[in-house]
Amino acid sequence: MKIGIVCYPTFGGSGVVATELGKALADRGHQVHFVTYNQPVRLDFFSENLFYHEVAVSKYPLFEYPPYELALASRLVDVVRFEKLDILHVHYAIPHASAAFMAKQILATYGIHIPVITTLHGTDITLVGNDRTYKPVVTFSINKSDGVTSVSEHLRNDTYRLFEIEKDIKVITNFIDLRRFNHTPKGHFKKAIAPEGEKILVHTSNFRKVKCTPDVVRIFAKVNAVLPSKLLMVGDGEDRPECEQLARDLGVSQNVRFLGKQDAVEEIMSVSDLFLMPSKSESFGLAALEAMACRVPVISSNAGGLPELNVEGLTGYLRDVGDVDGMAQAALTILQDEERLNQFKENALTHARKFDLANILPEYENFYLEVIKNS
Ligand code: GMT
Repeated sequence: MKIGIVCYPTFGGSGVVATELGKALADRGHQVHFVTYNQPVRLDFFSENLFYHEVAVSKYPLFEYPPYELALASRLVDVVRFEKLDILHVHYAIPHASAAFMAKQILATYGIHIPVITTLHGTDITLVGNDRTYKPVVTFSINKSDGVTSVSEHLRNDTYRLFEIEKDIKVITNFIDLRRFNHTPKGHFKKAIAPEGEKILVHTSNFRKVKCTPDVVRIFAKVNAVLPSKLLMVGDGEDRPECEQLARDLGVSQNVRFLGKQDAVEEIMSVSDLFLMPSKSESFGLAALEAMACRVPVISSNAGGLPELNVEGLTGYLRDVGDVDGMAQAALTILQDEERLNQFKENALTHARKFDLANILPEYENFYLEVIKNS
């Protein structure tokens, strides 16, 4: 198939999922065309089947808000026509689903039919999409998609609860490429971070409010008071300064390293003992899956789709949002017992294997074929 993929090109989960999916589809012999405003961060190589089409947004003094959606729709018209695409797969509804709908209408005037699949990722539904500002457009463009998928059962239910959706939403969970994300022993790195054999806790995110990153520091401070340990904070975003200050205020700053945005997340995970994800909302929790694939158990909140990924008492523990004491206690339960820690590490990997790319990729391929046939 010739597949167009529209996504955000950033480190965010939806962009990562879209890019990894596109790369895997290209590996399988499909021709994949990414259409977005920058080269996606995980699009770190090119092959004969991978293409990137940049959406350029022209500036004009009149445009206080440059109309990205129109530029994207125009670029999609161009790419679909000239590359003769079979299907468009847009990740994150806003504004990708409505831009694809517009492109589809324009292409129809050229006698070209292009089916559109929208994959819902989380905040496009739960936070941004549900905002009155966008709601009518989001509802309309989901209903006008030829196929709709969501990355967890919970997000599917949220979408039906929050919007008037007439379409079937198919759950295709996020996935992990176990060839890349696996436990690669990095003894020298571990020694540099934790010279006295301290336990290493880790968190990765975009440090947005929804991630509750200050709670990561609070949980760590409680663990650190009892157990020699280090915390690695990977990523960057609005709450990072608050976290840095909090680490100082709580007297743990010498044990917390802020590493900023990192490409080789799997190497950091590989030296870690426990992943913390206390998010207020999380449709799936891809970062937790990346940790689990590297044999790292997870202490998370029980928000959104997290219980579909992190299994209580097996791959980690789940506590209510904001239950810092409960999460710290759960972390200590795992970290203070070497045998239990090893068992949880093993369980995390075993469970992550259920989300192996090799299992999920055919679900997308079959869905593409079904949508092409029925639209
Ligand atoms: O979590 C974010 O802020 C990024 C966001 C995105 O759209 O890039 O992540 C969402 O999509 C990921 C991939 O499907 C999911 O793993 C995340 O759980 C989801 N985030 C939220 O629901 C808050």
